[in-house]
Amino acid sequence: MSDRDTLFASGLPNEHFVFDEKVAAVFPNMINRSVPGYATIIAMIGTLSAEYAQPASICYDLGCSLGAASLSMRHNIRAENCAIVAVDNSAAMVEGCRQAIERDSAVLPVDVRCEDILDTPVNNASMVVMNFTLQFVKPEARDELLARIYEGLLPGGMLILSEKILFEDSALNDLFIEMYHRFKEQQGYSKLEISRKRAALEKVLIPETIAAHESRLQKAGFETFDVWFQCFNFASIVAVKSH
Ligand code: GEK
Repeated sequence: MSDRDTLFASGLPNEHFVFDEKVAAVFPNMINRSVPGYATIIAMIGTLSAEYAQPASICYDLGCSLGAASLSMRHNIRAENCAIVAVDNSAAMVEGCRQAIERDSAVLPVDVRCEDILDTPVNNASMVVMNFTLQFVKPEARDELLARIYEGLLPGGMLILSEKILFEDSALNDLFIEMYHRFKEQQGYSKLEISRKRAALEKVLIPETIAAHESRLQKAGFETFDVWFQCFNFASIVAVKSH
């Protein structure tokens, strides 16, 4: 396990949240204490990859951070001659991801790339995972990215899209945010840490409603999609390209 996340406990926080070496050093602790259901989602990405990875295809992990989703796929893919492409534009995350892959015992090849996912070609893909990444991509680039992913998926290929979400009903939105903050307090974050982190993420993490995500998926070409996991304002959607 990584160091405990106390980045917002004291001192002056970054004006805007950045995925630097300080964040990378505490990231597993941070994300497990900040995303309800994260461990379940990571485990189920592995379960889905056992079923959906196709022989001689590529499984993409876009916005891989330290490679948790890649490792989960790597230990569960049964199809032959697959490879994983793991991409992140934070040098500190990519370095940590490379080390985690080196320490890992599985043999499936993982190509870890430091680049913007907006520049990553997606080809011959049977799985594409964006586990809490699209929310950090500028909104005007999201439609094209999803359309490219759809084009690069093989028939029967799967996209897993996990996001922090908004609700149209403002009372429900407020309730889930409040419950989420209670969850973070239960995880040992103070009210001050929670509000500082929220402020730092404000212009960096731009959530959308499930309806907005589903309409984008439809526009990209997907006919089959639904939410498979949700806890408060965090959800994960699967979308499958038709045969
Ligand atoms: C996990 N998926 O553990 N190009 C490449 N990487 C990006 C971009 C971009 N345009 N924008 C953001 N990132 C991981 C967790 S974290 C989620 C993903 C979170 C990267 C960013 O550097 C960071 O590592 C990751 O996306 C988001 O399953 O921290 O809430």
